[in-house]
Amino acid sequence: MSARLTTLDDLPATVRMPGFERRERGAGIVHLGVGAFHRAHQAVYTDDALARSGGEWMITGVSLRSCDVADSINPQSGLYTVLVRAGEGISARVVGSIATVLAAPREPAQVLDALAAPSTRIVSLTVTEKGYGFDPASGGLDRTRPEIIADLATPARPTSVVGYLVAGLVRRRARGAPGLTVLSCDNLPDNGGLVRRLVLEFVRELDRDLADWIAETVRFPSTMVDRITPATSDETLAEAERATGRVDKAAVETEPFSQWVIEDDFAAGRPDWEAGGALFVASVAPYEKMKLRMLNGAHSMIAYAGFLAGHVHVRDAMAHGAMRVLVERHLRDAARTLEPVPGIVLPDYAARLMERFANPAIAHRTEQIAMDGTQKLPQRIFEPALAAYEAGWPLDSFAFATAMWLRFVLGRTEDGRAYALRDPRAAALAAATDGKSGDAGGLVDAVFELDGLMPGRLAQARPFRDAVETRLVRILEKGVDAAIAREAMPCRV
Ligand code: CS2
Repeated sequence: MSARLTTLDDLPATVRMPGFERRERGAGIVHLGVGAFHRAHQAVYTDDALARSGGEWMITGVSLRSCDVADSINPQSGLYTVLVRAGEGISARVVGSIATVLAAPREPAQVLDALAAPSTRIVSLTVTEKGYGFDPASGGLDRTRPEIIADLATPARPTSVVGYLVAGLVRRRARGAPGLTVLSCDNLPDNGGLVRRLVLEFVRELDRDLADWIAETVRFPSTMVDRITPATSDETLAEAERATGRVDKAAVETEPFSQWVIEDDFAAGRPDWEAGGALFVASVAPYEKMKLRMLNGAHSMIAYAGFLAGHVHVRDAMAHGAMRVLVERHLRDAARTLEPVPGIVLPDYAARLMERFANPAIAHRTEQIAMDGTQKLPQRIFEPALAAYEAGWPLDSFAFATAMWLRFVLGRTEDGRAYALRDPRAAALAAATDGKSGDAGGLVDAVFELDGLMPGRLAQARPFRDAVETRLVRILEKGVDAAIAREAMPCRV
């Protein structure tokens, strides 16, 4: 058995190493949500920035729910391997930008100290869509969420993301520390504006002066992040050990492609993330919409149709002729709803996505992408569907994706296997669909009526509703495979 990865000594020459002296660099970033995506994306850009330009930008990671990442990465001094996998082979890189990881359930006071430290100049986040605790109907705080209710009652002992941000800012102000930048890196439209609104709404309930201080001294730029990163598996860890000769319990695997577009609006400086290829722009919105509607929208469609058709991974669905046709169609229909995106030719972007989805070396589970549909579909499917409806463009792809999701929500495969619906609104979905598993019209009506799921104008658009129902009838009566085949070749089947 190999030794654990704890230092950079004697690693094979084939493994790329941090290009800077870790001991010499102080911490400047606190990152909430140190999952695989953060380790494959922002931490890599920060590693590149530290190598090219130095600065005190080491990352203190924070896990808000579990102790797993802290327990796997801290014994490795924060070091971990990023495996980049493509058809041509695998390359390995050890990343050194994470100094340590705190587990909030175990050490909440240290997390608050890190947030309040004057040296902390950026607090970045990858906490998933549902992590923000917002109410999609209003865009404000979801006051029905238990963690938000609890944090408003006892703000000094937070558990939620917004609660932690606010408690950290309260301490900063009390000790006279300067403002900072809160950098959301989740797949949500206007993610910076959203987190700003949530923080201010929360704070206004506690202390109006503090709200003014935050509005003046804290910046909330929006970002678009992109790198397909499947959850780490035993296979990832075994592969990392093969590549580095070390046991690495915090390794991640990802694809070669990586993109980060950031609004250039920072309160107290930032790392030279351009060193890793980040693009700084005045407005992220066009990039964000493109990515959410094309990449993530197509991903969700592949996830529901693919999972139900028995494709375990995205790449398996991409190897299926009819599914490929449907992915291409989805990308075309989503692209039609976009304004021009500076520097990007949308058909080229779509072609690149086809290749990325088909990457034979990336085992991205359809079931992983399928989770949290109520949090993802509004920006991925329903907003572009509304734009298409209002412009008189085809609705088929959006209706197809929605119908497949409705079928998925029933929680049972065609051969009768039950699976858990992992979604924060699972209970509401179960209540809405109860007893309707054979009634396409009833299912559509019940789910379309759920609060805050769909823009009202879309839920009331008869052509969209009917297009979803027609497809759901076909799925329920003829089966998922037949529905996919029919959708891909409407004139021949
Ligand atoms: C995926 C994303 O799980 C999902 O919902 O669509 O995580 C996707 O892989 C990333 O956004 C790619 O950048």
